[in-house]
Amino acid sequence: MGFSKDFVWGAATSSHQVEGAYLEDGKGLDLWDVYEQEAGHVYEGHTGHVSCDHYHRYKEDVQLMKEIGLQAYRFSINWSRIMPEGVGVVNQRGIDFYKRLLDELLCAGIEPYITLFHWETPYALYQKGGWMNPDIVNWFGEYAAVVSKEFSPMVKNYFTLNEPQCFIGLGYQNGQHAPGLHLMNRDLFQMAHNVMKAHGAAVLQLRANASQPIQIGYAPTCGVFYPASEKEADVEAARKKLFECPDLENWTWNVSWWSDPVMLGTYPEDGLKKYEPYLPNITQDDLTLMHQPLDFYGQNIYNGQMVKADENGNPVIVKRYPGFPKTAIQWPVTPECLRWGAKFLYERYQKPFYITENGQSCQDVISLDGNVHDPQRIDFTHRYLRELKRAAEEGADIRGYFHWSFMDNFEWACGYSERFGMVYVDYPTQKRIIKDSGYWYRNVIQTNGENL
Ligand code: GCO
Repeated sequence: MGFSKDFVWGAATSSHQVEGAYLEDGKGLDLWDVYEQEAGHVYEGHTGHVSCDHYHRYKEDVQLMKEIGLQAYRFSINWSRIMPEGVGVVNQRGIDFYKRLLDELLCAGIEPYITLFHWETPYALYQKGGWMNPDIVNWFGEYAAVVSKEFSPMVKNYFTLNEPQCFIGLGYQNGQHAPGLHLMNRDLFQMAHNVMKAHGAAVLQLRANASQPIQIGYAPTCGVFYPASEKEADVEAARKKLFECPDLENWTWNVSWWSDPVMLGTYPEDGLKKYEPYLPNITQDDLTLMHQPLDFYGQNIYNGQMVKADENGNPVIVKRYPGFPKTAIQWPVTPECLRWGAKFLYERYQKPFYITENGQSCQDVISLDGNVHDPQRIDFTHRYLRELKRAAEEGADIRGYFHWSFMDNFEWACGYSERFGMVYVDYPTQKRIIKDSGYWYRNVIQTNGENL
């Protein structure tokens, strides 16, 4: 049976990670531009000032996407490139860049999927409180209106937010990402509330300003929990573990707190009880705003943990054995998480489902023969896609897969030390080389995954 005949095979990037052109053509500062300047925030002081220079090399990059045979490309708009202060003035030169990119994609027959926010908070808005300020709901709505007015003639597919768990959890709880803060839980829950209201405002504005029918989704992330066996007790234990709200110190890293309000219109009951002392005032109007009708649901899934049921049916994490397979960035290789994550999430939210990111970092090098051989990435992706295909064959409505990433890029606090791309980028020369995995993926796309 395999993947549906109209399954979408794509790859993803994000603006700050690939564009460069740091302050070019009227772009305003984004939060990561400022965060990178501080010693110790990013590996060896790397910045996104040039990155892959995609701002200037987008034509060449789209041709490489075409050579790989990508059917879709998920990328983000840099909010401060099109609205330097985040609100008010629109920077036409920023708009024009994205229109040039979209022209190239459409001419190449590659469907664009826009992510509105992939962590590029305009620094001017951060200075006004950013996600802590309830006004960001309207700021994000205003930005979404500009995106829709300008790009909806060319773009039918949008994701509002990428990984709120990360930009709030890593940015404001454990401080590993911009702006590197350690806020109190009451602040963090208020920010999460504002984030999901902003998502709703963006959905309304995207639809209100679109010049054609558009499809809108949401792209959170999660660490999946998958069952140790096919036994119903283990499956139920894994499902329970995935959706339960964790203890306070890890609360930002969970699925249901960030998706139930958006997808179901309510916060999860266990979280409302567990987190009660820290919660903002939650009104029905807030929940109604968050719960705008969506066309699909995305998830960035890289890995997970195995779970079995104890004698009472409670989930117990199965510890990974010493020497468990892992990637260059030290993440475990757990292909089962793509099957069970897709099944559990589709079952709960009942929306057409996309894997909006999946991939691995490797210690890629240019070999003596001038090519980049990355058998580990091929094996990883093969194993994960086989599991995703199982989920599709078992009834999950899986619409597409975006590999992370199209090209090597700025890996946030790791800078350029981690390579996730199917295209190698030699940063000193900006030379691109399609890795073996890019050619392997081309065959997967051509056979719609039949060769997996
Ligand atoms: C994320 C982000 C990407 C990362 C990728 C590898 O999921 O953290 O969406 O920007 O670069 O996932 O960490």
